[in-house]
Amino acid sequence: ASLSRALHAGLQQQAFRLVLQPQIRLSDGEVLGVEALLRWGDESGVSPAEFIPVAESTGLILPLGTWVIDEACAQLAQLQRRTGLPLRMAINVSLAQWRDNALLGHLDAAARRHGLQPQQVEIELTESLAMQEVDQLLPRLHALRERGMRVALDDFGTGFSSLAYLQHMPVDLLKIDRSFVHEIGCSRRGEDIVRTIVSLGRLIGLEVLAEGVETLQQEDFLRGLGCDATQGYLRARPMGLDALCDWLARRR
Ligand code: G
Ligand code: G
Ligand code: MN
Ligand code: NA
Repeated sequence: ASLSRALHAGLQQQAFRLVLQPQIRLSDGEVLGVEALLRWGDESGVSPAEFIPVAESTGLILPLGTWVIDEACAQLAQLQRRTGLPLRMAINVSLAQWRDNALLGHLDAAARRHGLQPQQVEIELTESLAMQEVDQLLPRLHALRERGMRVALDDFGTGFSSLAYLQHMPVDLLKIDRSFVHEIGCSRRGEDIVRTIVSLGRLIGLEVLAEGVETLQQEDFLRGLGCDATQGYLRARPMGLDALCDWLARRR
């Protein structure tokens, strides 16, 4: 209860901020986009793994999620003005937001307000949510993609997707959960799961990104499989907008 009160106060006091983590194409090292990750307070603050479930159970995730959408689009527009790069922004969206009839309107409004192309906006939903709620979510996913926005299935491999569903899900990208990526070089079984997800994605024409890539060995293995992109500490940690602009400038 006190965490929930503190979250309410935090939203009023603008105590939230976003950090951005680059997503990098494996074939040539090009930066494709960034994922927006919510932070509360400074580095020592409460982790989103703790406060997001509280925000979800108290309903605060709706105003907080709307703030995230607008702020992420504002930062992408700034990034584009400062670097000239037409990057993508991946935004995490919770179940309560997906169920909210206002979600698409918030996305449209934010993209328009900040002058972004719909193709630059990618919405992440976790695989387990997608599978639990597939019938309710499908019309919304279709509506997003009709606008040209992209959809990513997050934490892929942890949610028991049925292949039959996946083939008809309007999604663009599978994000392999980092628990499997960590097994590369450690367990044959983990490597087999990663290999299977990459093949599956290629087979049904989806892009595949590996999360949590921390070592060159993992990166080489993924490149060998034909995985499209990575996100992880090996190449870049999540960072604020200024640090990201510096990081991009140093790479050119
Ligand atoms: O960045 P970090 O690993 O600490 O994030 C922990 C969890 O919080 C991840 O599962 C991530 O998807 C989730 N998360 C981060 N930012 C957001 C956000 O803006 N909205 C939602 N719903 N989840 C987020
Ligand atoms: O669940 P989701 O995929 O949205 O969240 C991504 C989370 O993974 C973020 O909280 C981010 O901080 C974290 N993350 C990103 N790269 C790495 C990495 O290389 N290793 C680990 N352990 N975590 C990472
Ligand atoms: Mn994510
Ligand atoms: Na994930």
